Amino acid sequence: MSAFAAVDLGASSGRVMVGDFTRGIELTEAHRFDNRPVRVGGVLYWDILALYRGVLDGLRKAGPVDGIGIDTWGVDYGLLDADGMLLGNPVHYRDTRTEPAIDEVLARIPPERLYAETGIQFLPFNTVFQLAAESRTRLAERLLLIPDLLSYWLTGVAGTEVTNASTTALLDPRTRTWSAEVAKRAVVDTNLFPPLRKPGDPAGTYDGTPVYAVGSHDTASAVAGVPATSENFAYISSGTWSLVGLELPEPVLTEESRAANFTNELGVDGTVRYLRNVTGLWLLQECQRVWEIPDTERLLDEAAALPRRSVIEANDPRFLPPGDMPGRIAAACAETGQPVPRTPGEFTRCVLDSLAEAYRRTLEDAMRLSGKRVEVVHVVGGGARNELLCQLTADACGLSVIAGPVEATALGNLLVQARAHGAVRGDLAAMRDLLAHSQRPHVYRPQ
Ligand code: LFR
Repeated sequence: MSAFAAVDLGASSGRVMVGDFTRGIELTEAHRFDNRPVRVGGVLYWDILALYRGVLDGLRKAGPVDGIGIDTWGVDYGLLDADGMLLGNPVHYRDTRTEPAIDEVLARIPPERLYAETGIQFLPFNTVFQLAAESRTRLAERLLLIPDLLSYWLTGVAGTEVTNASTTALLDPRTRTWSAEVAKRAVVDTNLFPPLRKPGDPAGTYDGTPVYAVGSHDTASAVAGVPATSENFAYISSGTWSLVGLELPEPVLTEESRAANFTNELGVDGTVRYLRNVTGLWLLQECQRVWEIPDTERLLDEAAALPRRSVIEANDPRFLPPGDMPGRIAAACAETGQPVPRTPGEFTRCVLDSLAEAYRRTLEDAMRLSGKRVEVVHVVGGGARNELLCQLTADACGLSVIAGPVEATALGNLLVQARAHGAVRGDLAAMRDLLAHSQRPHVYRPQ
């Protein structure tokens, strides 16, 4: 037997997936649980202990495995005191507490320098801004990013996995270590972070089972899990966010790249994930929460029967925090003189057309800024199930879209563990080949 457990936590749910590598890759879901943030005293928190309980339940249900790897969303962290006690609950990246701190940081290090050193797109929740809004650091001995925190609780071993560390905007993507300049000027003590480790490095044991560092930033694992068969591909990791971009051997740190707000996050095997965050299906998820319509299929059917009418700027910062998303979308349409959607189907259509439009612009920018051409777009993650969105994306980009796997993140996580354990061999391309051969892709051609 050779089977591994991938713990994959997303913004709305967590799962523990088991990958059996005895014959190809067989994936089964051992456990799935909700991730429901909690607002206390005006601050939005992750319910980290509930998530950890979900991880423990999942690992119990997974049964005996040869390895465990953990990935989650980026940027967020827990602080520990000298006794290893958690100093309060980790704050959610959609909390607005960083707003006043951003200008403070950018006054100490201008955005041009911050980008030239880290290559990270401006997002108000980047760890460097969160830390400036944080008072608990004065009590802290240690800072652990979310996957590293869960891994520490499982194993007692502390480390900082490098792909996720890049989302802090404190790391230099050329050296793949902390930027001394940014740390100094932003006044961040990078000694709070335990030593850096790479995907595939050992990360301790849980109940006798090896725990491996993987691409612990979920997007790093998702990109590793893209079943590309050539180098010339773009990807859209489509879930709550849409992470849209290219894989490159080196970062692009030009001023033009900064102006276009592209990020150079680190990937598995020394790669760079050159991408932009596009506000993704979050737009629809928040509408559904407000409408109390959990049935996505119904909305997509209604939207498919409608023509394209209004397109909003998906990345408008007004859409970032939780709240009245239909109201915000309606206002954005009215302000730009476009028809205001009335029914949930019309809102859904507007969201999907707007996403496809944002993908097209992002891919055009990525190709222009990096000089890399692509022949195909891989859509992975939950959004790969969304047939209308995949077709609209192919149409907008004028490229074929290959959709799936839905569980690319878990697969990318599992492959890195399996290789570290010796159950699979080869470079990223070889691992992707394995993926391409173990699934039937769904292809959408531009119309
Ligand atoms: C996706 C993701 C994005 C990151 C955002 C916040 O789940 O990890 O890559 O920008 O969440 O961490």
